[in-house]
Amino acid sequence: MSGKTSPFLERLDAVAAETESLLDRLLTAAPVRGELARPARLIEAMRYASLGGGKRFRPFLVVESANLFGVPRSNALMAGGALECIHCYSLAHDDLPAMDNDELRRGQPTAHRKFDEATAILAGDGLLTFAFDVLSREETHPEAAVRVELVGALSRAAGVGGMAGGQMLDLAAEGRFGSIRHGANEVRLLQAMKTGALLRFACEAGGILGRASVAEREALTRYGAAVGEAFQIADDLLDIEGDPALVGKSTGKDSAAGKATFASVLGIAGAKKRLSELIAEAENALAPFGPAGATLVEGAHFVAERQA
Ligand code: GRG
Repeated sequence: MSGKTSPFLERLDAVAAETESLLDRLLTAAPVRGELARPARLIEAMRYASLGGGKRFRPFLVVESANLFGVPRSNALMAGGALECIHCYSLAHDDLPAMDNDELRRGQPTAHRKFDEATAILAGDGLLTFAFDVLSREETHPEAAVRVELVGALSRAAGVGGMAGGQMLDLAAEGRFGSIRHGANEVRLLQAMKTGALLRFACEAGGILGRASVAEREALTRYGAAVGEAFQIADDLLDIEGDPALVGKSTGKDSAAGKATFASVLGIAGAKKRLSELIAEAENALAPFGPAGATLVEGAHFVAERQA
């Protein structure tokens, strides 16, 4: 997927390919037990919004954090696939005219451009709920208590106190509901919810699946929080300095919308400095895992240095 090679990118690409085939297998045209039918246009739009693109970095974090505890890969991939469904729903909804009004996503027409607005909304709704269907299946984990914990944690990461809440704060930060001035702390909270919550969940999911100790879970949450903030700073910098052909969407939108971002409140140099601090923080958080944490450490560097 990335086109380049290194042991790290090979691992990332392997998770991407496995996530793709898992979602392809799950998002079938035929209904499953308990469903009456899967309307062709809706399942087609859900597949369009979730297959054939994306770095699959969130599933990668689930798989690699679960790996620290010897969790079977098939279980981690199911949890990662569920998380990716939430991520893809959020992108489809974020691209809608009422939100960011984007034409391109992953280098392709956005879901509402390819289909229509109503279908794109329903595809997002379908993917959001499908995520919890996937988590509830025995294929995700043999123990019901673990599955329930995953469902609870993902609900909170995606909902009012997580991503959806962060998106609300983001719309307010654009001045949609009245003029508002944001400093670094407000931007940090907004982003920790909008982008950070799902990335944190990705790392916590490995600990939940692996029945990790409290200390191990705290270490993963700390790592996830640092990676989440780094991810958003890198995204802000890509919006300013990125090549739209590589990024796969239009750039320059944040400043055009007058949006407060890490780059606008810290300045470009300040944002880059913060990025380096966050990589160090991510590495420190993983220290208790020793060499076993090396791939996740590389993941933090990947986030900071990404071009897409
Ligand atoms: C609509 C409830 C709702 C939430 C939307 C995540 C989000 C909230 C909006 C996306 C806006 C955005 C571009 C945020 C920057 C960080 C981000 C999520 C980038 C896209 O994620 P990548 O780079 O994308 O992992 P791929 O395509 O690789 O999956």
